[in-house]
Amino acid sequence: MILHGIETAARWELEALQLERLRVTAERVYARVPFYRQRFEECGVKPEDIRTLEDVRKLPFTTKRDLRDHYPFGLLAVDLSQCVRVHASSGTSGKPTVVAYTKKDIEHWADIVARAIVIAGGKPGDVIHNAYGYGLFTGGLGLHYGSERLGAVTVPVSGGNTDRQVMIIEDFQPTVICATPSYVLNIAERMKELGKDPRQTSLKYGIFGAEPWSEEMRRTLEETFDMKACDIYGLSEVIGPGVAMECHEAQNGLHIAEDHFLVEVIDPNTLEPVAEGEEGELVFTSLMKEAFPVIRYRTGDIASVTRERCACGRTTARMSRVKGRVDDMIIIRGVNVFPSEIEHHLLRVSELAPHYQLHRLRNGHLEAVELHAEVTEQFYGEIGGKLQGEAVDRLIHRIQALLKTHCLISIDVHLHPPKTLPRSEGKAVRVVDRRGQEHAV
Ligand code: DLL
Repeated sequence: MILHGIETAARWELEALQLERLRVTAERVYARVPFYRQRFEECGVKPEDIRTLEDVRKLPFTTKRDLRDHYPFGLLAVDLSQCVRVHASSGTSGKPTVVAYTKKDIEHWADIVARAIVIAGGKPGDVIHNAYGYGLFTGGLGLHYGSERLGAVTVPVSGGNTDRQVMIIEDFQPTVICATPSYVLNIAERMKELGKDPRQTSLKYGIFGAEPWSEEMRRTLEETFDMKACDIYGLSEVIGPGVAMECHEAQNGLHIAEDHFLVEVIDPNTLEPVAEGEEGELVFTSLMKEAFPVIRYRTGDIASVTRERCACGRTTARMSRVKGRVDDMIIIRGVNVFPSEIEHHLLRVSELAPHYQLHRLRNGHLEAVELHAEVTEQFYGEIGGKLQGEAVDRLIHRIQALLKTHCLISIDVHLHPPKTLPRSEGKAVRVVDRRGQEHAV
């Protein structure tokens, strides 16, 4: 195990470093980005008011909306000519959010991701199969630079062309695979169709993220491939993948790269901090970024953070799995539920394959949700290839009862034959919003 010094530093040492870097960042954005200067002035705060780490709370929040309002390069703290790369995250509506990096930023990011790969079990010399999409999405190039920085043999497959992925895994014998959890399931499915056993591949570690996934999905992936599956988190606005990474030793929360990012957890309604260990919205301030520093960026992602030392020996703060984005939270008759919570229970039903979608509909004034889930080949065969009859009704009732008991929601369940729901090559679409277009479908 290679440990980066800062990952095991005493908390006071790390926090002193964070404070120093926070001050530099605050000074930098105040001097160089008119948007931040104006926001600081509106809050009546100056960079010199930052005397302790808690003083970060005096600073204004930044939101995705702010980024969109300054599309594409309005929030840069350097001249565009000083940047060597841009990335963008596809927005659900309209223009994407654009981010930029100086050469130094790219080096730092590569260091962060190299560390993340080690945290997940990778080491120099490993063959790393990188199936995150290359392009404006930060996943492909983010993992790529980290893997090269580590000294791993980097295979830049990108997403898609699943048959070729299967062949390359077989021929190049990678020990680490990087992909979204939904895409890696897709790869496994294709392997089985081609008569190959995913458990017999050379893969030992999976670096899975970019979308919410559940503990049950981890179990499914680990069993399917006979590997360790760890969660990687990040977002383009903050840097890309690598903001936090789960260690393969404990698999108990994601270690935040705290020397680069200061984390806060707030109540998304009151904007006040929640108590340590409680769930809320993650907020990040970058501490080292040159081109595109962010101050108190509201991620919209729901998780909790603990600063207890991890069994792996690292002292960095750990975040829980992201339950989902505030926007993806479904509210059914006053009960809030995230798709990942539903997934957790669905994957325990042995007749179901790990492919599902939730459709949001309007039912009068109320919101209704339909679950669309695929049955396994085995169950489909047992019931004679027809999704009708007593066994099917019993299964539907069982799923409904499970979700009622554990998620406190009542939803319509629609079962589908194997391999009929859409497969993902990147981020899976788990929630389909059909509100207002019920008649169109
Ligand atoms: O998804 C960066 C990334 C690439 C992370 C590869 C991990 C691996 P964006 O496209 O900007 O960046 O999307 C960021 O995806 O705010 C979360 O809502 C979600 N997300 C990312 N990682 C996870 C994760 C990349 N491990 C948005 N669990 C974030 C749950 C995740 N959600």
